[in-house]
Amino acid sequence: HSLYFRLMEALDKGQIGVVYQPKFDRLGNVVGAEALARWNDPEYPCSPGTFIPIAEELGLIHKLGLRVLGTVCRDLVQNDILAAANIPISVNCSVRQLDHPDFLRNIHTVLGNYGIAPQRIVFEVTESVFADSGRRLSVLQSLQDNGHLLAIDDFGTGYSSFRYFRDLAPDILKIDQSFVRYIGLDPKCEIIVSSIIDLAHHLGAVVVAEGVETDLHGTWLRDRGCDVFQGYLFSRPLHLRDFLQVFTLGS
Ligand code: G
Ligand code: G
Ligand code: MN
Ligand code: NA
Repeated sequence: HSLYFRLMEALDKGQIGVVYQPKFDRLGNVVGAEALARWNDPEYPCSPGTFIPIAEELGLIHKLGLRVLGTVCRDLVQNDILAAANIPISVNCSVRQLDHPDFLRNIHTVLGNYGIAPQRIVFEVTESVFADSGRRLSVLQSLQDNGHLLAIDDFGTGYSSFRYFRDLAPDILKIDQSFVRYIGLDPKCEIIVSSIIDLAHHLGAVVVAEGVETDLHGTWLRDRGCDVFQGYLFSRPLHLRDFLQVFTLGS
């Protein structure tokens, strides 16, 4: 598979970079950011929507995930503004990564290499972790026990079963864009979003809305008590330099 070798090479050459999408609190302060992988290949532009599933299929997602984490840690260390700011950075984590026997140890090693405190890293995992096994749940619990924060990504679109909240207490629930998009358009979606906000708060979790694109989305979500906002209304994913600017100046 030629893509296998290309992706392998890109990983080895450090051509997988990250961009940061800022997250804002109710007052407009930057309270975090999501690191999103980018494949910097001028010849074959390839979006993560394409190469992440390929990396998962070809067994390269573990390596890619560690690369992204390493890049984030490096940025946190090398940059005075970020180093001083106490905001956590989120990385996405595919379910496959949880199944790797060295997952927790490798994370520990990467953070140790850069001297990054575990509280600085949020792991965003989709609900597909719930589709199966206690083992994945226990890996997620270990992440939290080790001091990391845990977010459930795309909440409400996958295999959510309320039962899992008996065993797992995520720090953050992220409302999927597919619900946020219909705020003001579809009363059913509004009820779903409201319910997720209330559920998160009753469970003691922070709730993040994704895909906040319009003033209406923002106002509606704020009125319903949403804690954190992420989306094009506030900022697109940015290169580190631009992210730092937003971070320093506010929204
Ligand atoms: O910008 P966006 O196109 O970045 O991302 C598309 C999809 O790819 C999203 O579902 C996002 O969660 C996923 N993604 C982006 N970066 C990473 C990454 O570093 N690791 C994993 N596992 N998924 C990622
Ligand atoms: O699956 P995950 O939630 O990790 O994916 C995040 C994806 O959403 C990234 O591809 C990111 O670029 C994209 N994204 C971020 N904000 C917005 C937005 O306001 N609107 C849309 N359509 N996509 C967004
Ligand atoms: Mn995400
Ligand atoms: Na999402």
